[in-house]
Amino acid sequence: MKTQVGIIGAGPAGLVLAQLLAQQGVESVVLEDRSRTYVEARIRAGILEQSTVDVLTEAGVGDRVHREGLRHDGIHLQWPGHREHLDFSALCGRSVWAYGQTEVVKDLINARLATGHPLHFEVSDVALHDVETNRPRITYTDRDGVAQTLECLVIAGCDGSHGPSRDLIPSTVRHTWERTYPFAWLGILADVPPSTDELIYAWHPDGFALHSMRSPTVSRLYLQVRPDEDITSWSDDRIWSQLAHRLDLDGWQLHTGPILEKSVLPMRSFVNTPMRHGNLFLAGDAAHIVPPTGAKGLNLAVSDVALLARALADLVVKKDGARADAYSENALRRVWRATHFSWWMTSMLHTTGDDFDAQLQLSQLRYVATSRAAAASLAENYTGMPISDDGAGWSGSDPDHT
Ligand code: FAS
Ligand code: PHB
Repeated sequence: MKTQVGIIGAGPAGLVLAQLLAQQGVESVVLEDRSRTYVEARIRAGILEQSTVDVLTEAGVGDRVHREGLRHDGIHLQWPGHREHLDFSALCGRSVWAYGQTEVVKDLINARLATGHPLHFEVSDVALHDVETNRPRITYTDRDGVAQTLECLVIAGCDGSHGPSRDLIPSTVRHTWERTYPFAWLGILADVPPSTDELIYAWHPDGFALHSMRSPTVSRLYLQVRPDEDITSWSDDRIWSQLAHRLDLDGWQLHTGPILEKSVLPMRSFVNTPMRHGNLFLAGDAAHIVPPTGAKGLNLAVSDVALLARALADLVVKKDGARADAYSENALRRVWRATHFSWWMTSMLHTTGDDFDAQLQLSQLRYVATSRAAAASLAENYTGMPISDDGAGWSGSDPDHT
């Protein structure tokens, strides 16, 4: 088989890339090793930045998020006895949408299948070859057990944090940064209406808690736990009791209900550079991981491929490689901004057991809650840096290239 762009992975990165490329007349084949059912049921992110909603809309898959997504114009920051609302609209004029990654992926898969363009689930033995040449190849076994070879002009490695693509970047040019945090999140999906209009990020001496949501009838909540936490030691009652304890506020009550799913999510920061090697381009979790505190993971994957789609369309259609040459540097500007913000939110909100840390965290929270400048900085990072070719950010000017 031949195509212009071979895409490994049918997560948000791979599926949005395929959709954007098709709109520009670029052929692609998407290869996914899991089943459609598995990929659509994987519970992950829940907050879409304004830019992500804009990209999904431009890609023709934004109808349901506009219809069913919950637009949020702020968040609540909390510490014992105090809950402060940050009004993003007033602070930076941008919003976010509560809309589960599962729904984003369903919308994208439906859109891809409607085009009739290739999307192969349950492949195996995926291997990349000759990525430094003009004829890179992907070999794999299809769901019927037949060995296949896909000849490409370029390969997009959208295969997440455990996929094979990243390893094709030689150690001689590859640089990785990693930080593992001394805590994890225990996350639940509950069949109960949210007890809040917008998300509550709560610092508490016994550990961080987050009240998020998926719809007017389904809540998503998280508790800070030890990184090696045994989830079997957490009964539903114990989970609800700790959530009520850490989110407690006079005059407010946490509604409880049946827990539909519970899991422990490790916390780490990871950045892999470069995001291009020869005719292999990395996007999304294949290139970077952020702790979920800043709600950046899914949004970064989408912003990567918004840049990559333009670059690959120029490369394979116009034979113009300028954007492709600049892709890694431009994407990494936004990656490092989101990596810093995710680290900053994580460091501000998660207890370490050290009282000096606790005093610094409480001071930071009080500063953000009372200073417009500090609140505006959180607001513009949380709602996301505008996506631009040169990664220039909010001001439109890039200090490195003035
Ligand atoms: P993905 O991992 O989504 O997709 C990669 C795809 O490649 C997968 O479908 C995988 O099956 C496939 N693949 C892997 N190896 C392959 C191979 N060899 N051959 C073919 N296919 C292969 N972010 C948030 O903002 N908030 C959250 O609450 C949050 N929770 C998360 C919980 C968990 C358990 C995890 C792992 C991540 C979470 N994230 C969260 C981050 C998450 O949303 C990612 O940022 C997002 O899925 C990134 O999208 P992709 O880059 O497409 O990677
Ligand atoms: C979620 O709803 O899953 C969610 C929301 C905000 C975060 C992390 C996760 O920062």
